Amino acid sequence: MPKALVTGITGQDGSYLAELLLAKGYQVHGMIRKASTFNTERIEHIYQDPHDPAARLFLHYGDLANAEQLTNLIYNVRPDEIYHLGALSHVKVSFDIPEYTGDVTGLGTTRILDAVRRSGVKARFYQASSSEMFGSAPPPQSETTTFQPRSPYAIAKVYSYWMAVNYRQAYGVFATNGILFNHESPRRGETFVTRKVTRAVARIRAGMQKKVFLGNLESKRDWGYAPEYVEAMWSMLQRDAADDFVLGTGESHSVRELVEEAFGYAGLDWHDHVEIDQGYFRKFVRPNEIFFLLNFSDAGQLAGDLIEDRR
Ligand code: NAP
Ligand code: F7E
Repeated sequence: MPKALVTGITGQDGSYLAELLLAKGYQVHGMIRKASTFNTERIEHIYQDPHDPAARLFLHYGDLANAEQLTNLIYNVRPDEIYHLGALSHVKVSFDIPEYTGDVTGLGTTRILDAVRRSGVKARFYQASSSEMFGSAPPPQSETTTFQPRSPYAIAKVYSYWMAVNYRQAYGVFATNGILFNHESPRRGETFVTRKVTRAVARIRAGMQKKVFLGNLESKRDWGYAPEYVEAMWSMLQRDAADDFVLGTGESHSVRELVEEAFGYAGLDWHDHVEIDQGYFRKFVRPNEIFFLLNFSDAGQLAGDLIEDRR
């Protein structure tokens, strides 16, 4: 039975990936953080009592900021595949806590890679890289685009990306980067824009709130569907050799379009309910800097004009 270790198993992608791996017959080990409230809501439906002899899902406490536990996990579990999805993943929040972001989203990757190297465990390693690493590089962005990261989050991800490449080249670790554009689902964290908007629409429609405060409506993103993207993660680790891959839809939409569509679906006029709060705008180096994310893929279509984004 193949064994997988998943960091970030309680997150959006981790929960879908765990489902997929269990369905494929894997034994799945997930690292979770100790919290004073339950943080396992997304994986409750697949939770298995470890006393059950047939159990194939096992959860272990740990933290990406702590090398000792990561090393113990890798030694003890001896996974065939490691999906490293754990991170402080919120771009705006990374500006508020840049040092923590570097520690967890950046150094956390090195802690795992070095534990793999030192243990001699022949685990294949997936690094959750991000289209945010392209930053201000003009769209469309692809495998050949130079990274121009524009947030502490993106910078930590660029560091992790190169660490994965370095451990592949220097030590022969099967380390693959999946550079994924935004992907969403009903399990998306509620402070990311898609769930923030759809949750607000539902609550407004139900009479539970009147307004939602948003940031930059002109920002454009290439949004895909998370359950499909975790299948791609698995596929990347099944290849003959490790490599780096970009994954997106090749289609881009603005936050304004998302808002119009979501409110329109519920029969609401968004102008009555959306207000702009500058606090939700990202920090920016220069005003009017171009910012637009769109993956260039054969199947996709190229987008039109660039937009100005006060990011
Ligand atoms: P998410 O929902 O925010 O999940 C992040 C996971 O990381 C959670 O399980 C979280 O645990 C865990 N985590 C955070 N800090 C940790 C720490 N110090 N130690 C251990 N675990 C920690 O993120 P996602 O959307 O599933 O994304 C998965 C990965 O892909 C992330 O690395 C993200 O940066 C990257 N990525 C995401 C997208 C996207 O559009 N979703 C695109 C490109 C790349 P708690 O539940 O306890 O908070
Ligand atoms: O923002 C704009 C915001 O926070 C999308 C992470 O998974 O994908 C995600 O990062 C856009 C941005 O995601 C609000 O300025 C407007 O342009 O949903 P988001 P993100 O920053 O693109 C990448 C690929 C990752 O790797 C990350 O881990 O929406 N926006 N108004 C807003 N965004 C938020 N959050 N809240 C607003 O009120």
